[in-house]
Amino acid sequence: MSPQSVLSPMGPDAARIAETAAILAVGAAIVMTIVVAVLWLAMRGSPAVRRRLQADRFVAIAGVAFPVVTLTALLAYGLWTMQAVISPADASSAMRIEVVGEQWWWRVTYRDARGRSVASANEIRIPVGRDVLFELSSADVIHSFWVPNLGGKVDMIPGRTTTLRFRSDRPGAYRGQCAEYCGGAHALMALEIVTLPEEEFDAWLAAEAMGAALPATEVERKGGQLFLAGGCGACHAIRGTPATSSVGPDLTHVGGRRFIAAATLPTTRENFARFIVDGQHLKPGNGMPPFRIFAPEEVDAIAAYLASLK
Ligand code: HEC
Ligand SMILES: [Cu+2]
Repeated sequence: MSPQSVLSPMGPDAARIAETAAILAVGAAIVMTIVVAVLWLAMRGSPAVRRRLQADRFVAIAGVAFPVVTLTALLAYGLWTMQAVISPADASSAMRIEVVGEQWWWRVTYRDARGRSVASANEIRIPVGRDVLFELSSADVIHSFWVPNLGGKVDMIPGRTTTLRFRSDRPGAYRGQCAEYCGGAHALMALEIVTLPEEEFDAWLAAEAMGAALPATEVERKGGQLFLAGGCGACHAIRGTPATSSVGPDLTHVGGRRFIAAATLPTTRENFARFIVDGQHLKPGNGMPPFRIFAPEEVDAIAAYLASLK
């Protein structure tokens, strides 16, 4: 199983798309074979065969009628499949997740049935076996949301909300990628969808809705203070602390995500430290300025604090 491939579908919606791809590939191979055979006959066939191939009737049927009929049928099938995989039709039972594309990360908001919302970023968790309706939009330029193992690709367009619905049938971690060039760090705008058994998901979302963990060690406590004193709260929120800005990703549970900076680096204490000091080198152009104001042990303390925010 590849974690980012249309060819290993992990749910009914992705399976439908893979099926469409298979139909197109097989159909194209058949048509290609026929065309090559006819071409060969036109060059090497007996005079009688070649005369037939020149007839107006053959040209009208094989050259005009056949393509018109086949392509129209494919168009209808394609539109029908597309409608089926994006439509919010039976959305009442579906769980809703808002995803906003930002240069170059993903803002994620979970909405539960009671209208409560939970802010997160860059990693999306969903329950296995349940329809999830994604409401997609953009904060700046056009981005595109695509997690090939689970569903189709839908653009995120400024000023509009597009939708995508899919279901995952197997627990796992699937990689997605912004699929529309959106500027400098576009190639480093990826994300992961982690699919969990329903009870595990419910427990996770309940924990995600809570405020941040309190620092457990002296180093983490110092890191928390430096986070606030260093001005990180001008762009980030850590719920339960005075940091409440929403310019950048919500960091309340950043230590519990598998990757940071939109699937650019695995979540480790070292990588937090590297990103704070050298983020512009690791992800050129990203919206967070490099912080060189801290001593190495201060950076490490902030990193320890962030890593503890599970
Ligand atoms: C000017 C606004 C701004 C300030 C100030 C700022 N950040 Fe950021 N930060 C961002 C943005 C924007 C991103 C998203 C970068 C990307 O991945 O494209 C980010 C990303 C991050 C991430 C990765 C988050 C994730 O979900 O993967 C961490 C960790 C982080 N910042 C920590 C800090 C710390 C610690 C400070 C203070 C030393 C700080 N930031 C100050 C804007 C800011
Ligand atoms: Cu993008």
